[in-house]
Amino acid sequence: MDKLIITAALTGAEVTREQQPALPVTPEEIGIAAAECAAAGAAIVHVHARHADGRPTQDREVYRRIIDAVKARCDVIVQVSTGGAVGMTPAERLAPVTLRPEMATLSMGSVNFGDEVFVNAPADMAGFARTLAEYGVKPEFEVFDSGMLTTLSHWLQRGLVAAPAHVDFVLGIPGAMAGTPEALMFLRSQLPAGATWSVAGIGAAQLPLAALAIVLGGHVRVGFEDNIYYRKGELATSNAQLVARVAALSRTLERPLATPAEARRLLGLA
Ligand code: KMH
Ligand code: ZN
Repeated sequence: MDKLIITAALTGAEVTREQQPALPVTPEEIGIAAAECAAAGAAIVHVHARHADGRPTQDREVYRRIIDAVKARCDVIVQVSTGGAVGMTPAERLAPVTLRPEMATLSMGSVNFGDEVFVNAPADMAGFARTLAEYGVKPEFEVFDSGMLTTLSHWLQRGLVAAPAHVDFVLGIPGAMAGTPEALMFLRSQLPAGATWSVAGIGAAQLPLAALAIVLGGHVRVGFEDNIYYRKGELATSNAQLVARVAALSRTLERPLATPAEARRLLGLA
């Protein structure tokens, strides 16, 4: 079994400081959080940008400052969001890809997202795939529901994206696929040949799905974007606290952690 790649989803677009006082918002805060997570065992940081007042933005310059702040402190893989926030235009969402980060997310379809709709029209998503390829950026395909894997298989057959794919299952969003072991097992059974995968469980699903991924040979995403609690009723004190718990669990289960350099090799980045 490959070593475990832990991704820290540090900020997201939805969580506020009111909900989670330790949420990193400014580029410097995100850089510090990334370094803490790298020290705790993360090999990738999934980053979103915010304006100074906390509103989400896909502004290229803010992403540039975030990437610089992370790289100044650690060698972790930086994965930018192209999901941004609900309601942003495709062009807006693609802006950070032009910075040529090592990785970027690519959402594989439209989905109800709590009380909102996260729109990812097929033609737009194909355009995202082409733009990532043009800038040499490795996609992480965000899969919120099973039909999105069918789309990915079609893309691979058509040669729109290159194999092997790296997929992240985002499970437990209200309106999308549930954060259950059964959902994860089904999605895993539908993966294209040779794909690598991780799971991001939302809220209380984060820890049990991380545990399942560790034993199944998948990879794990944790962090405030997906879950702000350490346990029921107790906020986590930092993103690194959530990373450290998964790192400890993986070591207990005798699955060593991938360093950023090892993650680059596993994902075909190096
Ligand atoms: N904020 C969500 C609407 C991604 O980063 O690629 C989309 C999202 C996915 O967070
Ligand atoms: Zn995200």
